[in-house]
Amino acid sequence: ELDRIPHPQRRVPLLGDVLGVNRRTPIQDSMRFARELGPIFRRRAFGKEFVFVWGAPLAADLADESRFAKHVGLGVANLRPLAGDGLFTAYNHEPNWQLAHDVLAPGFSREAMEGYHGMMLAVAERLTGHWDREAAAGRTVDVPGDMTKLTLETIARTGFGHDFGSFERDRPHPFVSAMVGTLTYAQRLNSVPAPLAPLMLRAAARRNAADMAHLNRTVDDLVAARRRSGGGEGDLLDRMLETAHPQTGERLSAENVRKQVITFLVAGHETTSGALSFALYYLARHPEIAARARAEVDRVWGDTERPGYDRIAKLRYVRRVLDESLRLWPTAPAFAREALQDTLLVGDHPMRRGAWALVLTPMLHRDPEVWGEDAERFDPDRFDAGAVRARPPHTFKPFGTGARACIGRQFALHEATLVLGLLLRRYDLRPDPAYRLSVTERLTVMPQGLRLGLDQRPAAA
Ligand code: MNH
Repeated sequence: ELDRIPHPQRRVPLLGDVLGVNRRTPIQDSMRFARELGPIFRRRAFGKEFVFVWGAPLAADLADESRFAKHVGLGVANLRPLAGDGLFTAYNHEPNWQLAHDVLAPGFSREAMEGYHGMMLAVAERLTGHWDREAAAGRTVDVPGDMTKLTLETIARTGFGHDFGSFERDRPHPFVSAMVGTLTYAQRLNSVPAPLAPLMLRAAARRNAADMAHLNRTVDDLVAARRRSGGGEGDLLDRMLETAHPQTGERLSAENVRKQVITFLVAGHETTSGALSFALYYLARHPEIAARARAEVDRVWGDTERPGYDRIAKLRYVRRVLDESLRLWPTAPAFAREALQDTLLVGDHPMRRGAWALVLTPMLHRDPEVWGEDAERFDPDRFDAGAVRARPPHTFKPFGTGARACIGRQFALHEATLVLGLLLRRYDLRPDPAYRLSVTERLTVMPQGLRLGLDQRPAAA
C-alpha cells in the first residue's frame, strides 16, 4: 500500500534515506522532505518505514476518533523507561490512563486555574525582578534559559508546592540538565538501528541512566516531603496521592504517582518555555505587532500592578501572538495516529489496523491551501475570530487531537499570556540584528541562542 506514497529519490541500501539528513534535526529535515515530496510522504531508516502526513485533508481524516487514536511510537515510546504508563506515554489500553485522566482532569478546570493564578503571577514577578536587574546593568537576557526557569518554577509551585530555586542560580537546575539529556537521548534512539543502539550509544546510554536516576530521585524526594508534611493545598500532587476515582474508588499506585510527577514536571514546562521563547522572538522582530499587543495590555490592565485571573483571557491580541507563534513553531512538533481498524485514509491510502502515521504539525500549519501563499509570514490576525471561523476544522493542532490531546492546554495558555502581558508592559525588546533563528530539537523545538536587549519602560503610575 505504500507504493503510491512518495519518498526521497536517493536511497542508500540498508541505511535508507540518510543523505543530507542530520540526526540532530529530524523535524526540520522532515519539513524539507515535506516541501519536496508533498502532503504525504515516507522516510526509511534502517529498514523501517515511517509515513508523514501534513496536508490538511489528510490530517483532518486522522483526527477522526472513530477510526484513529493516539499511537505511542518513536520519541514518545522512547520515553517509556522514564515516564512508563504516565498520562503522556501510556498506551490507550492501559487502565492507568483512564484512571489518571479522571483523577487529574479537575486539576485543570477553570476553578483550578483560578487557584493557580496568584502563584503564576508570583513566579512571573521573580522573572521580572531578574530582568529588571539585567536591564539596569545593560545586559542582554538568555530568553530560552529564562523561560525555562519560569515555566519549571510555575509547574513545580502550582502542581507540587515545590521551589527549585531556578532564579537564584546562574546555570540551569540539574533537574533541567537531566531532563534535556533524556529528551535528547530519546530523540537519538530514533537515529540508530535498534539492534545496534546498545553498542553505538553506550556512553550516551550510561549518561542517560544517570539522568533518569537523577529525575527519579528528585521526584521521590518531593513525594516523600509531601507525605511527611501531610498534604498541600489541593494541588496536583494531593490529587495524585489522595484522590480516589469518583466512580471506582480506585487510587493511583505509588509507582504510577512517580511516573505522573515526572510526566507533569517535564511536559508541564518544556513546551511552554519554547512557546514563550518563539513568541518573544517574533515580538522582537515585529515592533509594530509588539506595539499593538502592548497597547492592548495597557488598555485592559490599566495601571493594575497585579492583574487578576479574569484580566488574562481579555488579552485577545496577545493570545493571537501566542497562537501564531505556535502555528509556525508548535513546540511539540509532531504526534502519531494509528488505525483502529482496516481503513482508507482520505478514501485513498489503505491502512491496516495498527498501522500509523506521523502528523508533522509545523507543515500542517503552513499548508498553503489553508493558510495561503504567505503561510511563512508571522501574522497574528490569522487568529481573528472571523478568520478562525472561515478555516476548516483540524487545521491548527499545536496541542494534538482527540481524547489524548494536551490536558495542560489552558494551563499553558493562561501562564504564557500572563507572562507575555507582563513583559510587554514592562520592557521594550531589542533584537540582536545579527541573530538568525536557529531551532534546536530534543523531541521539542526551541530557538537556540536567542538573546534580547531590554529597555525598561516607565512603570505604570
Ligand atoms: Mn501538553 C499531551 C503539546 C503544555 C501536559 N501536549 C500533549 C500533546 C501535545 C502537547 C501535542 C499530545 C501528544 C500526542 O498526541 O502524542 N503541551 C503541548 C504544548 C504545550 C503543552 C505545545 C505548551 C505550549 N502539556 C502542557 C502543560 C502540561 C501538559 C503545561 C501540564 C501542566 N500534555 C500534557 C500531558 C499530556 C500532553 C499530561 C498527555 C495527555 C494524555 O495523553 O492524556
